Amino acid sequence: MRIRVINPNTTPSMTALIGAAARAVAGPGVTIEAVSPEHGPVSIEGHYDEAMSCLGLLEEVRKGEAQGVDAYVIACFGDPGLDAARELARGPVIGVAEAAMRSACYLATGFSVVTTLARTVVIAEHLVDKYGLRRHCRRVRASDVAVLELEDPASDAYRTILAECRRAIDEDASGAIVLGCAGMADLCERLSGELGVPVVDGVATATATAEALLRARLFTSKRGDYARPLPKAYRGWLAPFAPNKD
Ligand code: 2AL
Repeated sequence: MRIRVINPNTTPSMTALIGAAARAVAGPGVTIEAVSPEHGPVSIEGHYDEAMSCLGLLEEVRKGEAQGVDAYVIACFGDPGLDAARELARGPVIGVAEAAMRSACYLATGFSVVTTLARTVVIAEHLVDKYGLRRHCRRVRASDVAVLELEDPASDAYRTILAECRRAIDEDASGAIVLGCAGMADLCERLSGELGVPVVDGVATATATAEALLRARLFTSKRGDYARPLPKAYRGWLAPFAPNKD
């Protein structure tokens, strides 16, 4: 079973961290391929970054389909390109935000999301609405830690995120915390130990969900809007990305 875990940002150290988090939950016989696009933003912290990350991400799915990949995880909390990736893929495609938020619903009646910069709050809130989870999500909170600061031991990111999680538990009356960035995956266990509530990392839950769906022999519906993209020409520098007939 091959699961390709795609970090849509182009920071190799974060891709390695994400790969380790996915491997930690993968069962026997599962190969985790942690990849990131060759081209694109080093971190994804807004609508523009997200939009620009989608081409590289979709290219990884397109290649994966030719290489026999069974399922995909999109390892960025905005779930960029998720619906488009599902058009390309036969197997399941799981976004870390959707997986983490749905998993949190099994564990608590209400959860808070703790994300990175304040400007990413609205992105997570849009996803809460898209996934129909408004009744379960008590609040989306920013830690004001930039994505690449998560990688910097001098940044004190852990303490800052811990403090925001504590405020979420006290002020939002949330029973679980959802980590709002794939780059926080390595903080999950320590945070959970200190906070005493479930802390849900999307990389782990999306990987486990992809594996579970594969084991249940489930795949992406090819009826309706997740059908293969219609074959047509694309003009200019996007010509190589044109969907073909197969
Ligand atoms: C993310 C994420 O998961 N990866 C990234 O580059 N940006 N999300 C976020 N809320 O900052």
